[in-house]
Amino acid sequence: MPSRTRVIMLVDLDYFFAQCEELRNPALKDKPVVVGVYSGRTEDSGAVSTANYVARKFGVKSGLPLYLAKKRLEGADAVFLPVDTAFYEQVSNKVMETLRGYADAFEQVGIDEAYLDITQKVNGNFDAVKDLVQKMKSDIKNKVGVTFSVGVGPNKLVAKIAADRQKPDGLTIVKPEDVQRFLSPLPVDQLIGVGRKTAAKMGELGIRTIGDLARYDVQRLVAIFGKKLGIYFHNAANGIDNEPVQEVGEAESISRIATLKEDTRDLARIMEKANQLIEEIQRDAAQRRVSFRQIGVMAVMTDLSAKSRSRTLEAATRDIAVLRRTVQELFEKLLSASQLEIRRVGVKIAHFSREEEQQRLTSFFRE
Ligand code: TTP
Ligand code: MG
Repeated sequence: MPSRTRVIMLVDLDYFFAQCEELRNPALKDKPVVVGVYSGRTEDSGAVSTANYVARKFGVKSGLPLYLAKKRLEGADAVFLPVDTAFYEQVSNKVMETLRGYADAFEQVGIDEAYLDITQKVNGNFDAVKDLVQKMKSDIKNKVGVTFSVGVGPNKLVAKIAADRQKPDGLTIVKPEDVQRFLSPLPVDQLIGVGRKTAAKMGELGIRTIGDLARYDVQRLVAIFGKKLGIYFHNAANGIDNEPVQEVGEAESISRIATLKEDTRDLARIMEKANQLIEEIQRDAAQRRVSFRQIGVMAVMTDLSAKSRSRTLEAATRDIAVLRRTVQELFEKLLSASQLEIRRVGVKIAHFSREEEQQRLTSFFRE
């Protein structure tokens, strides 16, 4: 196949969980907003999932312990909220649906990122990208109400790095002839696959920037990191990446969440609500013709902290009895780990496989 210049885009939604919270409560917009996972051991134990840009000015970011975030935001009128994945997935689904319409090929990666191959849409012309992106941005602002940052390049690797350059609501376009100049000065850990340890090892070899890595002898890289990684590092540093943009096919999970009539620790009442959610989830899964291997539950407790438990099954199933039984066991576990009453309950299935494959693999599974 003759290699043709591709135009590839990465869309990364801005401060996503916190932006979703601003979307349903615009009064939050000017305040520091921190979305966190509360581990529940003590009131402030847990970590920051993400924070809006107002909070980031105070040094609050993903992964920071919540008690430190509270300390940094003391007196700043900050708002702390528990993660509400079901809501963020709704917002994400709307965005992804709209984005898909702008792409020749579309690949969602995670809840807030997607690659778009827009080669045909812009006729291979990088100069036409800016107008297209502006249209996309205002379309999604109108339809959903959120902003995102965009990186564009001749492949996924460059698009991904470019998307990180300007945030929020950013756009960075790297034309094929500018790839070397763009990558060269960046620290080597900007490449996917170069973590802290690898970066340290490269540092010992005198490799600090992507440009250093691009110029480093590929045979020596292979000798040090092995054939697969060595060649990957060499190509990546030179901006070479032929990975296609590929549709993933299925959403990664299906989940439902609901508020109980009153806060409770009574398993029967919790399961009454959970069973309603389970039926909706099962209907959804049946429509999509998927089996699932992972089952999870979550609960928002009286103090608004969120807790979750999940289990991976030996084999994929679509048996509602298995789902019910597992959900009940998970809620039992969750309750025994806390003294608090539950306010909202959530159920989730994930790790999907297509039914057709499933039937071939485990034809003994009963309908
Ligand atoms: P990111 O895209 O890495 O971060 P972001 O969207 O919050 O911010 P940015 O504007 O820099 O893109 O992650 C997407 C979501 O994933 C984020 O909103 C929350 C979640 N997340 C976590 O829960 N824990 C983490 O450590 C990270 C990095 C993200
Ligand atoms: Mg993001």
